[in-house]
Amino acid sequence: MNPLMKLAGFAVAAALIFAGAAFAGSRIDVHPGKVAAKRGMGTMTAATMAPQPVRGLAVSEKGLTLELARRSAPRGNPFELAFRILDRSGQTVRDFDVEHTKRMHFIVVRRDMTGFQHLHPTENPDGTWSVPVTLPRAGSYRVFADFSIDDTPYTLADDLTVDGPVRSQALPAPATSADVDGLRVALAGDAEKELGFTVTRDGAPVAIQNYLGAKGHLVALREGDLAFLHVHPDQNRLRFEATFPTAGRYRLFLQFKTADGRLHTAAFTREVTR
Ligand SMILES: [Cu+2]
Repeated sequence: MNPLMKLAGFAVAAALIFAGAAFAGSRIDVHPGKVAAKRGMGTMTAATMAPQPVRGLAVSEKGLTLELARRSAPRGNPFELAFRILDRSGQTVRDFDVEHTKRMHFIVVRRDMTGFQHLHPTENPDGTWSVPVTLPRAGSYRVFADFSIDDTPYTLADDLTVDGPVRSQALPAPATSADVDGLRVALAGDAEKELGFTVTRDGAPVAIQNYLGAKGHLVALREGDLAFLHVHPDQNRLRFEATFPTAGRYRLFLQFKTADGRLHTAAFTREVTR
């Protein structure tokens, strides 16, 4: 074999090995949370409890970019917020997985973690998403586009500014219960990774119905950088697996639906120590 052919042969072999590794990687890279969610919390193994990197710190990650059509918004008046998800070549991404019954979840919260909104944008034929938003108060807001593609979860985030005088609120002290809409929501148990909640009205248990394919939806944000945590719902109970990446304070936004069809949002501050 002449040296050139030998080199070419080596290149082909290397390419095959690389392709094999990539293929094996894609096979092995099952999103642990999905497995955990499908199995239910009771049967989680050490493997599925592996620490997850935080998300929601960047506008661009793993080759995808969140492009907001606007980064400032009027105060108090409804406006349409449009955005796209772009791939490495700047093309609009359209192939989203259905996750928690929706292809796109959109979270808006002010930087002081007040004014939380969980929205479900509409997908337009050109691949842009749009959602009506009203922001009653001035300030800097964090917006998160939370979605999944080929079983890989993404949370991309950007800032949206509402001009005007701002009165920031301090993060409320850690608490194990919150009152919302006449309901008392209590954080049950003290296991760090498992967050269970009970809902009562005047001391009596309240029936809840499914919301987004589970008993509830939980968003957890870290104080300071508003890192967005992986949280996986239990299908049968108002209980979640949350992997807190560091010590610190986190704000939990629990959403659930009562039998009357009303959606409620209870917020808790949770202190995580190491
Ligand atoms: Cu959602």
